[in-house]
Amino acid sequence: MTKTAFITGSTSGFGWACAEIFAENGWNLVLSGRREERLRQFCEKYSDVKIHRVVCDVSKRREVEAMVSGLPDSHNEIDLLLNNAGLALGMNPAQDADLDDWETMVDTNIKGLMYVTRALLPTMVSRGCGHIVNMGSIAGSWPYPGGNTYGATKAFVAQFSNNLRADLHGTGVRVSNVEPGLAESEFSVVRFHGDKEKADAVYDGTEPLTPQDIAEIVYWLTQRPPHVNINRVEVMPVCQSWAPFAIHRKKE
Ligand code: NDP
Ligand code: 8X3
Repeated sequence: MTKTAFITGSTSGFGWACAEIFAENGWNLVLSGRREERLRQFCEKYSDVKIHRVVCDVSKRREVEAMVSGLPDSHNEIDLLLNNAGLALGMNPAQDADLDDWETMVDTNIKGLMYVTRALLPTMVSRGCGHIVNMGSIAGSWPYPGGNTYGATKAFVAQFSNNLRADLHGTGVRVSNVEPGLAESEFSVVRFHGDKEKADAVYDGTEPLTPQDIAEIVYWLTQRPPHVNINRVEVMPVCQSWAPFAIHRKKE
């Protein structure tokens, strides 16, 4: 029986790479994002794959409800929901941050993930199977200067994932949280509001994770036997580790 993956934020980065790996492994796909042209390009590239594509802003509750209620019969039994759509905006300290950026991150990374999950869960539970993979981040566990609201949204993703597991006890539905570190995608260009030079500097002299690295992990999670639930995967590139605690010292 052919399986179906529903991937939010599939127009670039991790979402695109995940869509590719599932397409290459014979899955049907539901792909969504706000950029219609990118969705069209993916469908052209994988013209032999059964893809249902939907332009949807996950932060808009009505759009999400319409996306899920509008799934065609061929694509309404979801085996994998990959809650990947998300973003960071800005890296200023909290006292200088733009409140609009904070709201957008909360609306997308928290509310969007909640809307899609809530809309798809009843069918998964009634079928007694399915897998929700949430895209968290190391920023949800490890604070860093400028991480403020972004990190806090990913901490929500981590605890929401755990609590979903508690609620889904006995239903057969699996939940995993993938928490990547430094990875090169459009993430930093978005974070710095289109400033490519600033974005490139993030990866300068590093060998970051690639979207393909993350896609392989997500695919691997789905291939565990049905009685196995990987709760959480934290992954960093070798070039990344922790800094010492920052200690402010008084000047004499
Ligand atoms: P990209 O910017 O390359 O991709 C982000 C995706 O999210 C795009 O497809 C974008 O689609 C989609 N998206 C953003 N906002 C919305 C919205 N309101 N509605 C629908 N789709 C939306 O970044 P990544 O691939 O790196 O990021 C994917 C996820 O991984 C995010 O949740 C991010 O927080 C997380 N992450 C990234 C890391 C990194 O270092 N790159 C590390 C750890 C986690 P569109 O613009 O077409 O709507
Ligand atoms: C993205 C990783 O460390 O840039 O989630 O916040 S980080």
